Amino acid sequence: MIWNEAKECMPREEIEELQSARLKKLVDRVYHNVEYYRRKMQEVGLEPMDIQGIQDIEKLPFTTNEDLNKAYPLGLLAVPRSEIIRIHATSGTTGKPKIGAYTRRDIDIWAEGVARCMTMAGVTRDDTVLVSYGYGLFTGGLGAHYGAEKIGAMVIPVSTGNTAKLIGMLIDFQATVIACTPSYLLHIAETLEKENKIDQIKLKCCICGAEPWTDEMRAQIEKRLHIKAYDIYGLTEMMGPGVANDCDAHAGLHIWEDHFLPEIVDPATGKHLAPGETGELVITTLTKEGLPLVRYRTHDLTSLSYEKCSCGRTMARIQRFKGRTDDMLIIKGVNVFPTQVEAALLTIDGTTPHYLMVVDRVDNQDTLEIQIEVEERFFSDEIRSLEKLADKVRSVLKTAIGLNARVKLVEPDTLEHSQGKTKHVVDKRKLYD
Ligand code: DLL
Repeated sequence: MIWNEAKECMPREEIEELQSARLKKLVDRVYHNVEYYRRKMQEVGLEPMDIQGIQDIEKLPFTTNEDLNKAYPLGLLAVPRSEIIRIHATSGTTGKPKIGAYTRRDIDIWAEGVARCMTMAGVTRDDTVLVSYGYGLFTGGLGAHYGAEKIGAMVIPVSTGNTAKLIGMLIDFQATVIACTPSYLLHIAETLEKENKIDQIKLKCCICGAEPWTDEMRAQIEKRLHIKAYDIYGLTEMMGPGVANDCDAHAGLHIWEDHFLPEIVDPATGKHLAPGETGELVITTLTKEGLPLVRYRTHDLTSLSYEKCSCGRTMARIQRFKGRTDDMLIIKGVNVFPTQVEAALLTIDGTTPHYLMVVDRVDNQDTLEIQIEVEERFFSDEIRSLEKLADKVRSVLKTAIGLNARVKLVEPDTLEHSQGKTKHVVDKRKLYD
């Protein structure tokens, strides 16, 4: 059992002392082991001794997506490459993936983080956990898998892509816990209802995350499947799922402050905001060895609460997410930037960079239609050339963004052309409360 009262209910002064000690060590480590950080610190006249604790955090420069892009793939490693035993990746703003690189200890701490999250949701070694996050470069599958195994639960690594098989496993093995995205879980619920199989499942809870979801979605999941729904947060750059999770109080997600130092800043000025105020979540990894990040700007909008929770835990709580400060979309759990679509279209003869992404949710499944203006000649030619172009666009986009999109080719000047900031996305889903 991973419930660790000594850690999760530490008095705040002790948490802060631990964070200060770990921050000092981290700064020393990145200064001496990572050229990139050393230069960034030197640019603002900082030396490791200037950071004596978390009270000095604001002196340190932020780390941004652009920094990760420049350092791609492994320029920010703080250990020799031979100590890295695994990488994960997710899409980045300019098409370069964002990388997670892990030492053996990083993998252990990640598993413990997820295990703590799952324990918070009541998972024990007697449970059977069906994992239906994607396995592979995405952190969801293996992250949830190692966490559940750490608890000693029995894991069914179904991954994504085959709802019929998943339902079979759910019933045959009488799984008690399911870990997947909330929208997919609603789709599973719908399928179970249609097939009259709700009575055949034994689920008690779900660990859902990887995309924003509303209280209404939570209520629907709980009601339709007769389970308790828990929210898990994380990002590849930090390690993956398991950075934070909500407890039975559902009053925010406890962030594991012994490993992650959270801050909320004004996205425009970068200045600290007070507890309760909404701004951009910035996280410093306090214990990561492989690819530590100092003051990483997550682009996720939320607020922090430091009050002791009714569950007894003292670790700060991230409140429900309010949105993102960049244009990243999460479609079927996949992170997609409009710039990736644009870059892909530019490689295809006959298309133009005038496009509109229409995102919707039909039967609880995300849909993506991309409307693209193509050159006039495709409309005067025989219909086959238009169809051929559509096939090509579909396959190039699938490679670029990792999703099957419905492609609609339209004539020049069909879409709105703005002289200012062109709108490239219409998102019809209700993602935030
Ligand atoms: O989505 C890791 C993960 C896997 C979390 C499985 C939970 C469960 P990335 O693909 O790097 O990592 O995407 C990270 O997804 O910055 C948020 O914008 C969003 N996100 C993740 N969890 C939540 C959540 C994984 N519970 C990005 N609520 C983050 C809202 C979430 N947004």
